[in-house]
Amino acid sequence: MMLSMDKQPQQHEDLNYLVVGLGVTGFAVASYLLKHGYRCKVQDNRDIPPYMQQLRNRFPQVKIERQELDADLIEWADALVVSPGLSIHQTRIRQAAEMGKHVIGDIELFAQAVDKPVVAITGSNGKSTVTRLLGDMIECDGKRAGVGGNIGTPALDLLQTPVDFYVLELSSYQLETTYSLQPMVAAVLNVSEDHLDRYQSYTDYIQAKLHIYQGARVCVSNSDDETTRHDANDITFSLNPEVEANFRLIHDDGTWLAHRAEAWLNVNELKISGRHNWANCLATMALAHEMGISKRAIIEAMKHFTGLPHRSQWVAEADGVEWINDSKATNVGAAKASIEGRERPVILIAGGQSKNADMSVLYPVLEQRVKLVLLMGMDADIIEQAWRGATLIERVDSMKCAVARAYGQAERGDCVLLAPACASFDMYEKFEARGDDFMQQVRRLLDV
Ligand code: UMA
Ligand code: ADP
Repeated sequence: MMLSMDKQPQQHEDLNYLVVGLGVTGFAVASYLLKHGYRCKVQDNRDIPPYMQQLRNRFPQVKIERQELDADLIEWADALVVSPGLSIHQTRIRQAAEMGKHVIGDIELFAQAVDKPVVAITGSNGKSTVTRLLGDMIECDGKRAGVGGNIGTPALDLLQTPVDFYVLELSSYQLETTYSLQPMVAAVLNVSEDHLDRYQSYTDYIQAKLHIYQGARVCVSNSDDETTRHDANDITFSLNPEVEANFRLIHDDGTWLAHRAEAWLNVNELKISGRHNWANCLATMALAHEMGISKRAIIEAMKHFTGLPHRSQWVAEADGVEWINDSKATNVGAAKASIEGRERPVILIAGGQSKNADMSVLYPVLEQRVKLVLLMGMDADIIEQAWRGATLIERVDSMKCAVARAYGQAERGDCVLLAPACASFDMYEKFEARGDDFMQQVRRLLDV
């Protein structure tokens, strides 16, 4: 649930800003505020916050409070700019809101400052793919795109370079603390269970996602996922050719990505695979078309797009066995799409932090497509319970063991797929590190 604060104060030098959290977002927020001469302090409860040194190097006078968020700091602040990794529902932040302090995030500051059109993208899965592909389409059309947000570059950092459009990937966490954004186009790509360790209910998570449509000129929604719908004026996309969507598939001597009845690109010409990526392409076509990007540029960018690392990334093929890294499949919806996207029988490497998701959602696809699960990580017990009976399950205690066991069990024609359905933080710093570990183990073992 959002904290109720309809109107946020515009940035003002009379305000005291407390930057809560000093990760990459906190660093961008503090740099932005200090550069503009605003008063700010930074608070982080860790002994050595990740960006402490960089911030001190850039602004030696900055006040960094390495302590818990306490009453004195809150008393001092007029506005708390909270990093997305921290819940705004924690007691101190709730109390601050009740005292009338403004609780905002980096995207709110960005929204107050931005003077070029913004496209905003959210959803449980496919955000980064769509965000990056849309950036490519804009550039293919000879225009400049500032691409950032949850995909990696903090939105405020994008303001330093002149562009024609901003393309922002926004997480539910970021949307919770954003009030003034008025995107020219906004999309919710799909919704499936994620982050239930931070939301009280699935409904709260959905509400946070749908908040992206507030203030949007055009809303893009997924006709195959009713939850994403805004209203009857939505621009829609669908994988179902029977559905009257604006952007859809046409089957006519092959499968085509189409705008209404007009076929634009045969899916065989895409370099990315899986039906979920066809949906991502249709969504991106919708966004780009609404922005006025040319059809030529849209098609050209899709033809050249090779996908992002750690998303169904091809690693090797040896002895007829394919090895795929989809470490970014960090929830059940992503893992399901990932498994369904493979054409071969799958040996699945999975596990990690389940984030309280209902793992049994994967039972049918495991039963149909997966011959063996190699399970590791913190929530392996819960996951094994949910999947017992669907297929063979073996426990492993490291990526090295998982890869070695997969190598021993795989037969010609199989695919070994890392699609964990879980976050990586129990064993790795981030999903990229997990994917790198997998690829390194595979390459070492296969000597490729
Ligand atoms: N933390 C503390 N103490 C503090 C402050 C933070 O322990 O005082 C911890 C948080 O609990 C969290 C970690 O530090 O575990 C990072 O939190 P953060 O808010 O500092 O995160 P940033 O490093 O600023 O990165 C954030 C996004 N991270 C999260 O939302 C958790 C990045 O998305 C995003 O790329 C970046 O801002 C730039 O916008 C990552 C992510 O995992 C990829 N996002 C989630 C997802 O995609 O599922 C939402
Ligand atoms: P996000 O930024 O939302 O995490 P990514 O584009 O990085 O999305 O893709 C992450 C993973 O989600 C992919 O590796 C794939 O397994 C899965 N995925 C991508 N697009 C979709 C989609 N449209 N529907 C379901 N799963 C998807």
